[in-house]
Amino acid sequence: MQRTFIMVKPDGVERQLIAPVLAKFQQKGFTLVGAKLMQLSKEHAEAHYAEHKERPFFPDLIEFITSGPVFAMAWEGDGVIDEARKLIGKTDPKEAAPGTIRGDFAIEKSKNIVHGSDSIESAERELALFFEQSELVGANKQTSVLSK
Ligand code: RTP
Ligand code: MG
Repeated sequence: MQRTFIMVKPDGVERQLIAPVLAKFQQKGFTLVGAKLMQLSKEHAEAHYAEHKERPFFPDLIEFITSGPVFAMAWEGDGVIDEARKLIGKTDPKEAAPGTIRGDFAIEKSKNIVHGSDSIESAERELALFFEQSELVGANKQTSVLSK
């Protein structure tokens, strides 16, 4: 089963959008397998966005992503990497379709609420960067006594 890394950015946390973002993924049918609120260090943020380190916007991106707590999540499901990117919408919220997270909740490219891994390789790399194995719960372990 595929897994991806999703993160509510500091603007989303500050604007109380953790719950709507969670709801979007749950309503689609994906399973939350890990989550935590964290304050990223500069080093952690630079490692996460390493692919952009030569881009002119990199310093501002690092300053923004470390400006307050983020909500890091691991989601599991069939095709979750690409489907999550669809639910999130285009990078620039002005181009993101209504109904997507960025289309509904954001205006600025630099404050676009949520991050999602863009490939199998980045999902694996980012999940390892944010979570210990012991912090992730397999979806098949989430059946409680209530449903037995
Ligand atoms: P993310 O990694 O945060 O999920 O966003 P993304 O894949 O949609 O976009 P990406 O190209 O990976 O860029 C990472 C973040 O950098 C900011 N950005 N600014 N000023 C610019 O031209 C520019 N380009 C990208 C955005 O906030 C984007 O989410
Ligand atoms: Mg990206």
